[in-house]
Formats: sequence, C-alpha cells, structure tokens
Amino acid sequence: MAPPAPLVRTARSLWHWQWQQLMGGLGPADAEGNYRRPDGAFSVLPPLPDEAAAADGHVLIVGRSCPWAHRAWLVWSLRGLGASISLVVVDPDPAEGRWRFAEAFEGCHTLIELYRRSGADAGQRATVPALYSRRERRILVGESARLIELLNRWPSPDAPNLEPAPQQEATDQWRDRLQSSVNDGVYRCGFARTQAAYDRAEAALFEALGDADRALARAPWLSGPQLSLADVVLFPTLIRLELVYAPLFGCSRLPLWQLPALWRWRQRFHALPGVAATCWPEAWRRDYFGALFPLHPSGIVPAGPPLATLVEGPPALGGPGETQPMPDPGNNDG
Ligand SMILES: N[C@@H](CCC(=O)N[C@@H](CS)C(=O)NCC(=O)O)C(=O)O
Repeated sequence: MAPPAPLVRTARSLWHWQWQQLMGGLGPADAEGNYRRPDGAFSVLPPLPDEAAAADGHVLIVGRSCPWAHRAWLVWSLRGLGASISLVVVDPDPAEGRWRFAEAFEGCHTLIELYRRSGADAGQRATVPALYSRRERRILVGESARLIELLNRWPSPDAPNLEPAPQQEATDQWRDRLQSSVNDGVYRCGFARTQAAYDRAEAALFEALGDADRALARAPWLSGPQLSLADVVLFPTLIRLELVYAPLFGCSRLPLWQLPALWRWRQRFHALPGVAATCWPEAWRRDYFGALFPLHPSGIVPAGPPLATLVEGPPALGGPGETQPMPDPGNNDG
C-alpha cells in the first residue's frame, strides 16, 4: 500500500533539506545556487628549474578519476617527461573524503599530510594534481592550470611544444572558455542547487561544445593546425562525458556523435601516443558513482558504454533516421 500523502510530503521536504546540507559538503554555492569551486593551495606558477634542477627528484601526484589531474598527466605523457619527473598515483578514500598513498610517500600516508607539511593552511583542501620536489621537500604547484604550463616548459629534448606561438592567442581564449563552461561547467551542472543554476550551466556547456565542434570542422586541433594545451584541457572532460557526466551530472542534452567533428577529434586525441594509458574508465565510474553520495546515494555503479565504442570506429548510430538493430545479447559472433 502506498504511504499516506502527508508522510510523503514530509519525507520529501526532510530529504531535500538534508540534500542541501550534504551538497554544502561537496562544494560551496552562491545565493543563486551556482556551484563555486573553492580556491586551492599552491596556485602560483613557480619559476622554471634549470636543466640540472629539473632532473632532480620531482614527482607528479595524480588520481585516476580526477579530470584536473588528468590534464597534467597528459602533458607529462605527451612530452615524455617520465625521465625527469616520476608519477605517483593516489587512491581515493571515500569514507574519509581524502586521497591516500598506496605506500607511505615521504613519510606521509595521506595527501593532506603532505599539503600540511608543505605549508598549506589548515582550511585548504589537498587536491590532485600536485607537483612535489623531493629536494625542497614541499609541493611546488597544486593548481592544474598553472601546472600544465610549467610541465609544457619543462626542459626535455625533442618534446613537443603544446603552446605553439602562432596559436597562442586562440589557445588562451579556448582555455579560458573551456575552464569555466566545460571543465568546471560539468560540475556546475552536477552540483547546481536550483533548476535555474543547472539551466545556466547546461546551456553554457553545450554552447561551448557546439562552438568547439565548429572550430574542429575547420582545423584538426582546437586552436589550429597543431595540438595545444586547449586540446589537452578539453579531453579529460569529454572522455568522461558518456561514462560519468551525462548520467550523473545531467549533461545529456546531445549524444556526442551529433557533434561529429568533436567526436572524431576525441578519437584522434585518444590515439596519440601515451594517451590511452592515462584513461581508467572503471576507476572513473567507481569513484564518481561511489563517492558523490548526495548525488547518488545508492552508490550503485551503472553499466556504461565500453570506452572502445567511444574511441574506435564510427559511432553506433549514423544520425537521425539511421538506426541499427540492438545487438542480440545471446549472440557472440560479433
Ligand atoms: N583547482 C584545482 C582543482 C583540483 C580538484 O578539485 N581536484 C579534486 C579531485 S577531481 C580533489 O583533489 N579534491 C580533493 C578535495 O577537495 O579534498 C586544480 O585544477 O588543480
């Protein structure tokens, strides 16, 4: 028997109140309900080390599910920086809401210990990515937008330059727009506290993706003929779109194949040497669906498309009017 209406009304308003409290723990919102990402520690671009210092004990700390860490990991990988900067992958600890090291790192078991020891204030969050210097025994940068610039200038013979001079202005413009409308934009959709806040974020997100699609119909990379940091910052968000952001954050207005230049760009980027090794779809889905309790209280990880269907071959559906039969689950012939 259905519960009586007054009980349902009370339960709903209690749950809504509780949801607002829990959302406050995920991230702050302004008076209109728009999500505002808090400022992080170590956000200033440090001086570039000379060649000798650059080869001396630097460590890039990343988490697999984090899109901000993913962009730094990509620059590290695309520029082949493994010889001078080692990589440490931290694991999420959803019960405690923090990152922990698989093995003690510089005497620390959690990232927050390393942040505090490096001089971060008590109220500051310990976020990935972070670049650590073993020689100075401290974190040098904890802000991904600055970190990717530093890694792009890091001395490394024959490494590609991801800020090609003729495209610098377009690269910077795209990076600005993507940072707010797309990279943070998906979080503004998912963490919105009101319908109006969600509507604003969602409209800005798909307007930016539409513009990116038009730019990519004219050139192979976002800011022109050469790969740049603009492509690097777009990829971590777009590769998580169908797997996480569409189902969990409500970024589901269009399937990406309806932006065909963007769809092909994503395949092209994923095929670049070193990129596939930075992609961990199972970890992304487990961490997002498992950790963001106020958005997904059951913690159940839904099935999603295998990554291969997004990054290899043509989209499953060619477009309006062109449908394909559903695969027969009992038929293993392909
Ligand atoms: N502004 C930072 C944001 C990074 C960030 O929010 N990272 C998240 C993971 S996706 C994190 O480490 N959060 C831990 C926390 O907030 O305590 C950047 O771009 O580097």
